[in-house]
Amino acid sequence: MKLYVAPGPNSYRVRIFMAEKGIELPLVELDYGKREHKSPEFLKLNSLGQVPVLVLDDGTIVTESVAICRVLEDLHPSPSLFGSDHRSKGLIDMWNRRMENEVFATIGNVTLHTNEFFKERLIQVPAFAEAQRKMIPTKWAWLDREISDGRPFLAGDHFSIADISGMVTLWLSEVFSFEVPSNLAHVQRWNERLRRRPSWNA
Ligand SMILES: N[C@@H](CCC(=O)N[C@@H](CS)C(=O)NCC(=O)O)C(=O)O
Repeated sequence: MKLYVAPGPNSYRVRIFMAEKGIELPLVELDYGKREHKSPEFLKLNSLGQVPVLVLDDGTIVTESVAICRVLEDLHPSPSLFGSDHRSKGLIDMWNRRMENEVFATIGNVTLHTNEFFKERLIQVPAFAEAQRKMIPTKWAWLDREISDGRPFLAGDHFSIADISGMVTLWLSEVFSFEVPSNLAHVQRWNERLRRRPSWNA
């Protein structure tokens, strides 16, 4: 197997997932500066020109960071990061999607719709970016209310892929200076808990 990566939250999501499970894979690190992610060879692996991409030993290509994590979960079931029964699987998938759709996407849209790097990827609408920027504190406040029951992790007592999506959201938030409001005590405690994990630096 071989994993194509580059700096950014979706490659980081897979790398944190691997660190949590102690998985090591040969990595191919692409250089955005040289536009290696848009080269004809790479577009044969992922027509969208995006990372991460996992190439299995039989040549099967899996793109999409969460799909890659699912492959790795199947090959390395312990510790389980996608849940082990109907209840935990449901809650983890629910929280992973909520984190992605509600928080990550809101922050990501600001970048997608303003940053030069993404101008070929979509039609940028700066007014939409501005509207999404204004929504960010609202999204963190929503999360704060949701986890105010004192649970340590998004889907309950156990760390999961949902928290890994949270880690890359927190990273994105910091890199683009959309800090989590300091008065949100529950999100702040969860944030600190995640940053203490050795995988944070993966
Ligand atoms: N939904 C995809 C998103 C992949 C993605 O957007 N990757 C970014 C890096 S984090 C990328 O390759 N950007 C280059 C581009 O969009 O041209 C996933 O989860 O893997």
